[in-house]
Amino acid sequence: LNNLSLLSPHQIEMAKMLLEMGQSHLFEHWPEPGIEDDEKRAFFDQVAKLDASYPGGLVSYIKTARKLLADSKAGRNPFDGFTPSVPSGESLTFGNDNFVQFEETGIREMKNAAFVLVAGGLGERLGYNGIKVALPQESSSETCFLQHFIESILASQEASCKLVEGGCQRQIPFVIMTSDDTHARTLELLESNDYFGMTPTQVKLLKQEKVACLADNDGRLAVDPKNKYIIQTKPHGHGDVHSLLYSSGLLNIWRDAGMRWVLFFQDTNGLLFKAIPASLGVSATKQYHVNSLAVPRKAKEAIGGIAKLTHADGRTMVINVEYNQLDPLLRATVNPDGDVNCETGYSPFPGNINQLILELGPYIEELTKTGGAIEEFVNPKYTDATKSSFKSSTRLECMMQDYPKTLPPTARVGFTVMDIWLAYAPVKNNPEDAAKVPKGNPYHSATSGEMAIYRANSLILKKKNVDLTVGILHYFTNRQRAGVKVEDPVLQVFNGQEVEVWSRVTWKPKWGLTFTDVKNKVSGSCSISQKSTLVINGRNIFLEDLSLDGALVINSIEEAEVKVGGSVQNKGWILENVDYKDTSVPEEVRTRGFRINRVEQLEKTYNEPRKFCLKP
Ligand code: UGB
Repeated sequence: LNNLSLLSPHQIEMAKMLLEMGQSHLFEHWPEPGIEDDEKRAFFDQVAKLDASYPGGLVSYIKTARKLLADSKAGRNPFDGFTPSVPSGESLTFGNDNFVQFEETGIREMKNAAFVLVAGGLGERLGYNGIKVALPQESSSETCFLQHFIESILASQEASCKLVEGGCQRQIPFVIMTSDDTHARTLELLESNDYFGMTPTQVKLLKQEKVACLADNDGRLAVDPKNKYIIQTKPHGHGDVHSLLYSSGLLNIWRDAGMRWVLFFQDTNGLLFKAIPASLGVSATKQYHVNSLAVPRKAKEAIGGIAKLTHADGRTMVINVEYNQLDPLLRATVNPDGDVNCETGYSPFPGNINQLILELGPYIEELTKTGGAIEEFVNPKYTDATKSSFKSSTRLECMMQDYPKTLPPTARVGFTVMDIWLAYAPVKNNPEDAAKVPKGNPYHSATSGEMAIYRANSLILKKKNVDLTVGILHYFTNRQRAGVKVEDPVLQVFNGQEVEVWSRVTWKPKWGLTFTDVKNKVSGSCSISQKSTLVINGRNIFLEDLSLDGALVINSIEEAEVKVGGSVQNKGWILENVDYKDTSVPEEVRTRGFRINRVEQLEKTYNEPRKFCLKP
């Protein structure tokens, strides 16, 4: 109390609030005024920041914490009274007419969408020292995740605007949610790469703040063991994105500019943009307020399951049940065996890949009521079965996919299931943990993430599609589009993980954003051997009767048109094993377990605005 004289009126108010909320331990062992006064003021600066950055302030945080901690201690299930069942959603098969139609609709809508990347997580499971969006998504083109995301958004913007009569100048807004752990490095990555071609004003960074840690079941705030003037803090989870977007004022700006959709996505899924056009098409066609992207899920896989929950009182909702909660919920209700695969080899509950498409109007309406606050949870690690103390401090957390929990029953909440090979291959696990993943379950490592990109590109090229219009008009010269003969993969082991190694095919998003784009770029009889690498770095590059057995890199400027055919044969690029423990190798190389030895390639660059033909 002696120290009150040091404080501003606002700081005094904060001190009173803390005392009223049972936080007097924070001031224990504070020395007399005159000693460590600056530290005391800095303490109140932190309190003010924690108070301001949480909806309802610290009072509300502590009250919610007490309630959730009591529920957790009592073993109360957040899904009490709810019975899960398998919901029905839109299931898409890559390349069929339905899929192509949804892609077309999606591209048309793209100019009305804003993209939001949640990238505040440091990725403890991955154990990488840098920010995850700076990792190369594959090492043939060495494109990092952030570059790929931005180029995909720019390609979508252009494709969508082209469909407007007379064109349009719309710039798709791109928001990145960062945290203290990632903010500076994300900004630096953008600035040192000229925003990867995006207009800097098109990109907005919103930094999430951490929340106060809790020391015990009474919701007492945890003090940093090394400094009594600091309250310990930890990340609050990706659910913060909703309140940050709301308080930024961006949603209303977007609405006034005629936007209709907000697309949320995570930081390391290199396949995602192959699934976005079609799923946005689903949202637009079905008029979904909420559309979650999903893939078939292996039981016990560390991705949430999408379930329909029906309460004893009749309420229902379609929602993600997080991976650690699905098994106990099933055991307690419909299946004593818990989360197990059914006859398809997958869990009956589709896996949430945390890509959400929200319709902007209803989203704003909801956030106006909630301020963007998302239902939270707490996950304390107790020292023993009495649950009276914690092994280490805990905190409240929230998840962005819990947004639908507060929606009224009239809200149209749906989901879209895609092929896994097309839509989902995140980089989340370090090599050691990935190698322990049960056989048949995805590794979610840097190794599998890269291999999945080659596999998806190979499968897309392989997919046959007869262009009916061409077929009818030119009966004798009817050509199959795409349908490249890509040799079968071989199995190889990197960092203890057995993966399929397909031909290393990569392309820029502007070359092949949709299946229709790809099939329009490929014709005749093309073939690619398994040992081959094909890097397509340009827009107007057409593969016609190409036979590739080696490495081929084509670079071209926008205005050039290049026809690539004939037989390309060379020693190519070889994958050489690297051990993840070998610290002499850069981290981003050793975490994937191989390096590319660029032995021999044909590389061509076309930087004049005219037509070229490459036919070795
Ligand atoms: N993230 C933030 O931006 N801020 C944070 O405070 C925390 C994370 P993780 P998680 O698709 O595989 C999610 O850690 O949370 C960002 C879903 O909950 O990679 O374990 C972070 O940067 C789960 O249902 O994943 O699991 C990253 O971009 C399932 O869908 C993103 O949030 C699973 O992802 C996800 O963080 C999955």
